[in-house]
Amino acid sequence: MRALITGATGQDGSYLSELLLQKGYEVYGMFTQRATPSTRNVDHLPELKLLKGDLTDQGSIDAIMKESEPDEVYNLGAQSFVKSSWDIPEYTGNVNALGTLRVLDAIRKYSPYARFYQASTSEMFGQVQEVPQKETTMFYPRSPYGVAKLYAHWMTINYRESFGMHASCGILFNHESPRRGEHFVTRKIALAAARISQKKQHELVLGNLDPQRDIGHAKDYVRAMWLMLQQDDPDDYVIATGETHSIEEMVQVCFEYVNLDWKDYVRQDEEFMRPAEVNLLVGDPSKAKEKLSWEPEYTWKEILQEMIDVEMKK
Ligand code: NAP
Ligand code: F7E
Repeated sequence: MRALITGATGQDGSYLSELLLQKGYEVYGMFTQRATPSTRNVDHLPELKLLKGDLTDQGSIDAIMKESEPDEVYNLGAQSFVKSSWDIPEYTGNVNALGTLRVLDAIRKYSPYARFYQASTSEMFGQVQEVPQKETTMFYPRSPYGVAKLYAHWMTINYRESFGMHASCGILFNHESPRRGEHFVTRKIALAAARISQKKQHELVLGNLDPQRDIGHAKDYVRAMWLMLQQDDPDDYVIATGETHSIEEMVQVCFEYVNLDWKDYVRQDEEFMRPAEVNLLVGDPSKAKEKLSWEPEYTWKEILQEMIDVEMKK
């Protein structure tokens, strides 16, 4: 089996590459090859075949599709930082929305039997219309990121219905790991807790501490992606733990783990607040449990503790 992963160098792309290589797949990864290399998440995977391309460039996507001749395509590439999407809304739309359309179109032209996975997101629920959120919950995105992802989500469904493609969307809630980008809140907190406990940093400046997130481990979530493409029929699935915790709770757990009182070190600043916030996310993963036999293995505290342990060693 051959797989193509866009965003192969990111958090999820690296764990998915590992999973597929372990299963004996030949794995191709699209990467952007910027002037400053961003391949550190996959440098330990020499078997991963990295091909240069960009989701804003149809020609490069077509060339990669032809070269890799994939049985499965996982579209994980994205401008994935929600806060930046207000600063660069057009670019975010180009990569996350039109980028997905370009990949779907390349599949239609060159690999029509390839199965497709779209990295949809709980950010599409935004201002939530139902608690907990499930596959049938109405969408209400609250950022240019969420709006772009909603376009990609519906375009995937449209290509499935129009062209009979085996195209599935995973509506994934927040998932974290030691490979999470440093600007995301869990990694920022874990890094700060470790550094403050070693006296290498003196404070942690955050934005809004009230939002609640349903967080899982990226390793568990990439397994769900693969399971979706092994089903006879394509479909859409919520992937979540069903539990939610505020950012403040996460800060508290991380600082307690390094024997510190978070209130002595955390300050809030407007700089990290958003023009519109997503206040509460909590998913109902019943469908994935029933149809994919998928269960998360890590708890939220284990994830945060693993992230701190890794920072401590560094
Ligand atoms: P990530 O670590 O930010 O990885 C994103 C990847 O996309 C990177 O490898 C990045 O490569 C690549 N990329 C960015 N712009 C690109 C472009 N113009 N052309 C091609 N590739 C580009 O994100 P992640 O956490 O692994 O998430 C994977 C996917 O799931 C994303 O689509 C994200 O939006 C979605 N998602 C994530 C979560 C979550 O909680 N992690 C939840 C739901 C959905 P460079 O570094 O080279 O730019
Ligand atoms: O923010 C609050 C912030 O940036 C989480 C992406 O993977 O998951 C991720 O998006 C919450 C927000 O992730 C800071 O306001 C407070 O309420 O870690 P985050 P996100 O926006 O939830 C979804 C599912 C995706 O699809 C995305 O690609 O934390 N918060 N203070 C802060 N957030 C950050 N980043 N930094 C702060 O200082």
